[in-house]
Amino acid sequence: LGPAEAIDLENCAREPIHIPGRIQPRGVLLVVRESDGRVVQCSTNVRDVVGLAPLDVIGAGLGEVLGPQDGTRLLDHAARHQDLAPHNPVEIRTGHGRSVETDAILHRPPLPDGAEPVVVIELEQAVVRPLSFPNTYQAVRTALADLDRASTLDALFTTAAEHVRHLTGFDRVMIYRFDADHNGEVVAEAKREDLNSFYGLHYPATDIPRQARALYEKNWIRLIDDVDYVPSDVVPTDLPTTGEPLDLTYSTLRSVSPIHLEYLRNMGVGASMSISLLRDGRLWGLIACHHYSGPHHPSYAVRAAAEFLGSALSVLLVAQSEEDRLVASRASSRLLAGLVADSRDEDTSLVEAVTADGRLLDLVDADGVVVLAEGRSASRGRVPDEEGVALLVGWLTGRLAETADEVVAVDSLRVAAPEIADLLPDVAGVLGVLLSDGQAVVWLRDEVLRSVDWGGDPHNKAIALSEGDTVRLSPRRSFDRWREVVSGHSEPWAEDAVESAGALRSHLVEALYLRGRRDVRAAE
Ligand code: BLA
Repeated sequence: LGPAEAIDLENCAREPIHIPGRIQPRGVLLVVRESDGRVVQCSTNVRDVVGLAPLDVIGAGLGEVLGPQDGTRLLDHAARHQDLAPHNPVEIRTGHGRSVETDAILHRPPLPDGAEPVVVIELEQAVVRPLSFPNTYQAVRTALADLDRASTLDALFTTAAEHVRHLTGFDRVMIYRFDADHNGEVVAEAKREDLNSFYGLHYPATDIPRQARALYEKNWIRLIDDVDYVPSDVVPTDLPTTGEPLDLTYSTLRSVSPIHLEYLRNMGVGASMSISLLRDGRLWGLIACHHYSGPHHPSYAVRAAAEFLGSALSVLLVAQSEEDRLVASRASSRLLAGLVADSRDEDTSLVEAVTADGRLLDLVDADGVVVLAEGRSASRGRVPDEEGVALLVGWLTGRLAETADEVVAVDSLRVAAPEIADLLPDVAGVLGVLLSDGQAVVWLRDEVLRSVDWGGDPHNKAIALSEGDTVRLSPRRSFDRWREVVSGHSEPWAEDAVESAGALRSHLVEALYLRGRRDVRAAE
């Protein structure tokens, strides 16, 4: 995006975040041509780690830049391994008298066909090595054992969040799950006691735009150790061997989108890290970590361990969600069987028989339900007044006649039936079946909680809406806009809930028929 181009939600997803031409200065970046071991690109902050200016580094051999021993070692290492990721980091020494322990993180960047091979070397100085191999291994082993013991999806998420927090020391670790439209929800959280909870909050898809989600399917971890960092340019701008900017998809120092940095600052975040959770190769969610008390810099080894836990969680969550679905479907079969048995008790009216307790609500996980049958009505939970119910049943009747379905399921009455929605302000989701002649069962769901009050949170700073002549889209404004778009929606009705509603309908139609026959017999 050019500096004068206004940023909006449309071009937000066009920001080419894989080729920013800049890095985060917590380390330095070198691009080395494999054929002769010479540096062809570097970040302008190289001096911080290697003590030489960029001009002296470009064109020099790696041995001249890092010392002959480490230079040769890294070149040999690269020549030996086609896949470099499993061998990271390579531990070297940099600084005065080679006194600073440094992690060299190597990868081969994506290149155009036929381009000369290059290796990217990122150097992060580690003042201390907090987790050496044996205790990284211990921490991961304990975490895996606990994950293995978790018997529900919720327990799995919470256990994972707690272990990632323990391992990395972030103030808050969240499991963030995408829905079908890529909006997200915080489904588990481990945090410092004194922080307010984000559990259950929803965020719009635009907070993590399409190209970012695509990048996160390839590179599974990213760290912003200090949201106030001043980026270092990669020079020269284009890789001389290709004439194109260096692709930083797999880089660990890649400079992140300025919009996202502004977003984090608005949230009061000082450092952020996220790890991809994948299902069948597609991004399912993220482990999102925040630090509030300033910068936070977990070492490469700690990040790698956390990434490994993310992969383990990705595998386990697929198995566990199948298991949870099975358990839920057994529970709803039981509920249904009980309701059907009670509906046959002809000493009680049908509406009373099925609303005597909360089972009808639990069957489809609704906030309210109203049953109209045999000239009576009864309800559980939160439902509209009689007039409102009549409106809903009228609409349901028309809609079912139109679609020839047995069940109507909508998660936004405002979208599905704007003509009556204004009169039913408390209703968001509707699931309904007709039995016959205006007899019906209608379940209702409240609007989902999607309120993050950015403005009202004392941690959040004031938001600059304009900067020079460039109008910047603040995350807060995007949130308001999104809230307009999605307000009045409930959680969508799951397929299982729709099926249960259909099954209940058949049983109640039959129960009404049997009751009718009894009344006819009694009259004869
Ligand atoms: C990236 N947005 C991200 C990332 C997260 C979020 C986790 C990944 C980068 C990271 O690890 O920090 C969003 N973070 C959240 C959410 C929570 C959280 C929802 O903690 C909830 C608790 N963002 C906007 C708008 C734009 C935008 C309006 O809100 C664009 C106009 C862009 N977000 C944006 C971009 C990235 C991003 C471009 C990619 C950053 C990068 O990797 O370069």
